Amino acid sequence: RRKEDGPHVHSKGLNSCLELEFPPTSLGGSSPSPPPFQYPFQLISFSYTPTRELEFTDSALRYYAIPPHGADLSFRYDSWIKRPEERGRLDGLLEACLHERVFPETRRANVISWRGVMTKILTAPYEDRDGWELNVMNVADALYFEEHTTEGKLKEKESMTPRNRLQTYYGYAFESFATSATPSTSDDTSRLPNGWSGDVNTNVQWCSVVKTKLGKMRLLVGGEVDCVKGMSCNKKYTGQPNTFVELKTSMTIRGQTDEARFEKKLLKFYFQSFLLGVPEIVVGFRTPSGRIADLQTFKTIELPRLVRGKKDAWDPNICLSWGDRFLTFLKTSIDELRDQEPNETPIQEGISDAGAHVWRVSFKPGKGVDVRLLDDAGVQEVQNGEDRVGFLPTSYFRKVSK
Ligand code: 0WD
Ligand code: CA
Repeated sequence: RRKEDGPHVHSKGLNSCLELEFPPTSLGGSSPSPPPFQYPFQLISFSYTPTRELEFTDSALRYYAIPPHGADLSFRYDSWIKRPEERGRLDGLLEACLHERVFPETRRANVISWRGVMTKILTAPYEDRDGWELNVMNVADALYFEEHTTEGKLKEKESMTPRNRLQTYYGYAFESFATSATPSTSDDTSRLPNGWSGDVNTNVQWCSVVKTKLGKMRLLVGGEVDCVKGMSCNKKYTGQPNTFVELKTSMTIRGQTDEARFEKKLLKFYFQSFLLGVPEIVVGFRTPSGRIADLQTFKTIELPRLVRGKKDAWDPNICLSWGDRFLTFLKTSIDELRDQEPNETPIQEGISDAGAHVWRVSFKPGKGVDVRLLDDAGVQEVQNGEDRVGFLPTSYFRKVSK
């Protein structure tokens, strides 16, 4: 095997299982030339209301506001309205895909998913701890990805330790301290004197749906955007990602171990923001007891240079090349396998389309991914007794597959 060639494909054709191996992440100085990536263009935005209704408005859009030094991130912890954990369904995004302003692009797309899923795919070459599984469908020339969440995993998420739960809350509290419902900070009456802009309700989210291109693949990606720049910095929300701001909290850095850990985290920050075209990331460094001690703004495009040459450095080009190969590999192998065994797998009543097949991608840290076709029982588990073709709502499937 020629290692330097990147991923390798092993076809175990008969049982429809394919494997893709990672490229080496230590390159001895040379960086692969990455596939072109097009700056994301926003097609539409939408909001989830406090009662988790999706609407095509900007009601959940927030503006960046400087959070006060020393802000207590456990403030109003007991008033947190916590959205229950849910399976990684694409439903909200698919609603946007059917919107008249998006639908023509939906028909041209080759990949449709949440930004969080795409981040997992792209950062996989450097992930050494957590594996993941995706459900994949290939409908009318587009790959759909949803995170595969088992009942067990859902329960695990729901039963967070109190400590974990508090730390998760710190992130949301930071969002409240660092945003405002109004664009100007000078006459802002919507925040408390301590900078608090309202109690945390994790039902509320503002999402942007963008189109972009990685190599030859047209991507349609949706993701949550924390806020946009306010008028006080003479930049106005343009309906495009160029004023988006991502907010993060992290423990203050007190030594080399902390620093290395933070630099590793920057890979995820980088791709998460990069994929939606978010140009700025504001990190609130907090004390162990949850007070904002320091603020630092990072320009997304400058992050790779910041870690270059460091001990645990990452190279975004490795991730982009990997992503391109992963998507191309999936597309071509699913197309091929489907054509080899047309309509042999169970198909729902009234739906006779190979697009109804569901594939399972399993990622094992340090190893790579494998892909297999789900059998009847697997598809049933994915459907979860709901009115779906695979994991797509039946009505959605019908609208895009005709
Ligand atoms: O696989 C995913 N990314 C999933 C996303 C699985 C299931 C649902 N979703 C939802 C998200 O909750 C959101 O409504 O899809 C929408 C867009 O997600 P995304 O932007 O792709 O999600 P991601 O990039 O993973 O996370 C963005 C933010 C997080 O910010 P930080 O700074 O922590 O990365 O979404 C929030 C969180 O603030 N978030 C959640 N909030 C409540 N419950 C959750 C959750 N389970 N997951 C992410
Ligand atoms: Ca955030």
